[in-house]
Amino acid sequence: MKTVLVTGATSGIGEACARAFAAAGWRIVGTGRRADRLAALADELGADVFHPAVFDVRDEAARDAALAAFPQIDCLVNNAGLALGTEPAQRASLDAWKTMIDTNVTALVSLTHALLPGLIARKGAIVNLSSVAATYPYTGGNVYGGTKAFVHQFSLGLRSDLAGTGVRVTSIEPGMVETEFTLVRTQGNQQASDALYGGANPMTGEDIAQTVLWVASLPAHLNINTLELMPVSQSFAGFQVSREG
Ligand code: NDP
Ligand code: 8X3
Repeated sequence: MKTVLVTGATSGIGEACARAFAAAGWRIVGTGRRADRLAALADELGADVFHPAVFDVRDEAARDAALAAFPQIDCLVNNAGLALGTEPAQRASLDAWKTMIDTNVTALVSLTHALLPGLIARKGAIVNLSSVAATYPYTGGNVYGGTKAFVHQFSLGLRSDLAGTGVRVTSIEPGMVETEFTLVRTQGNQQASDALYGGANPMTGEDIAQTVLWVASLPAHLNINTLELMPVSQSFAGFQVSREG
């Protein structure tokens, strides 16, 4: 039985990944800070299938202690992450920027570094959650988009460095997925979340989870480098032009 480590399994895409991989016969180590949600998933999926690992991804010591019991990881899904705020850069919170960088970039890099020797030994796979925000700027996306652009380019760089090891690396780059993402971004503003997703028929965590599972289950000689997804309802707008007078 193969083992996948899914960070951020308490909600949204990560929680859906836990269910999708379980249905496909994988063992899952699911992480997050909300222990109650991980315990509920273990109850649902079975304690021999889903193994909770409770820690903040920014706390390397807590992470290493929690993951010591799971040395054999075949697939790392770097999913835990967040956006904070929708303000333009000139009004944004520096603390929020640092939290996004610490979580989406530094913690992802650190966990990847820690697991690389084992992943190489097992010819494993790394699936990183980037975003369309990595490629398409929008007002208020500033540092969030920057962190996801980092994830995109880091994934490609890993592919380059890992040549010949058999390790696969993929950057998954979704657009609008209805999860707790917007609630977190707006500090719990349910109205803002409902307004964004309402009537838009957004993607679901399950949509992305099936994609992650597909990528991780491909024949060993195939690598999806980057994969960008959007709901049909979402698309592109033109440039903005500010005019004098
Ligand atoms: P959710 O808010 O629903 O889930 C985020 C998950 O990340 C939770 O399980 C949360 O766990 C975990 N997490 C966040 N911060 C930390 C932390 N410091 N330590 C440990 N775990 C943490 O959002 P999504 O499922 O939508 O987001 C998952 C990933 O997908 C993110 O990287 C996001 O950027 C990316 N993404 C999302 C899109 C969307 O439209 N929803 C589109 C493109 C990419 P807990 O709070 O329990 O610690
Ligand atoms: C989340 C997608 O479009 O809200 O990464 O930035 S978006």
